[in-house]
Amino acid sequence: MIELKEKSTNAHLVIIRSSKGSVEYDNEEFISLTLSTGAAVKGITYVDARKFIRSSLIGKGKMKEIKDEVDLNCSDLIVFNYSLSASQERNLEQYFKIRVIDRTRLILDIFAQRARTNTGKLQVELAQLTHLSTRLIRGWTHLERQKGGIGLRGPGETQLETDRRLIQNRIKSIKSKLKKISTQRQTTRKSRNKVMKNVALVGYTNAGKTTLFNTLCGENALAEDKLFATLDPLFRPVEFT
Ligand SMILES: Nc1nc2c(ncn2[C@@H]2O[C@H](COP(=O)(O)OP(=O)(O)OP(=O)(O)O)[C@@H](O)[C@H]2O)c(=O)[nH]1
Ligand SMILES: [Mg+2]
Repeated sequence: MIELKEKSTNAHLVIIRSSKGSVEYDNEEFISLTLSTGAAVKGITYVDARKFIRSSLIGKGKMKEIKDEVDLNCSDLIVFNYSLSASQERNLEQYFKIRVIDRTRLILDIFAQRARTNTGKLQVELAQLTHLSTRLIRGWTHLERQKGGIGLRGPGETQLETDRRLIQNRIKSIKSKLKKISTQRQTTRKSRNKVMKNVALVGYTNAGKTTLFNTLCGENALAEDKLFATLDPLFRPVEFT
């Protein structure tokens, strides 16, 4: 997986603007998502969504503009505030010669940093491997500098097959572990339901769920002004008098 935790990561952001001039996703949130990985934002390029190019999403002119800025700022990562197909990601990396990730990958990497429990870690790993398996295709060997991937460093055809098989095996093993955990949780929930009512706190990230949880239950779980601060589920009994 890409190690966004590295201190040296200098990110360049590409924000796709819809035809009406608004951004596709919340711009500020995207910047704080990137910053929350520990990366520094060195530059931002806005691209109008009027004419998407199938092979690279954005046009040649914009690519040149981004390349110049990336070189100037010595950025080593480009993050798109948009979903990129596997081939678009590959073509963009071939052009820019640095790592290119999309919004999904960014969020998955943040989840990987935040997951604390064994179950949480397994769920994140499953999501990452599923995402990676769509990217493990022939010709995906253009980045010499690719770090920490599962055998992504210049695999030949045989290596590629081995990687695919290893990933599929790992996915299978995680799924079976998660299934067991889910059965266990179901049993626990059933016995809990017999003695008390269940209440769930639902809300968007950073909405204040953990703060409310802490207040209601007298707990001290991590609540801070940060996106996806707590990922793992917490249960506590509360008595209302
Ligand atoms: N102004 C104000 N801030 C609040 C309130 N409740 C929580 N906050 C702040 O909002 C921020 C996020 O709170 P959390 O409780 O961590 O939010 P969360 O929904 O658990 O977020 P994630 O776990 O990151 O998804 C913290 O800085 C809180 O201090 C509130 O009622 N008013
Ligand atoms: Mg929380």
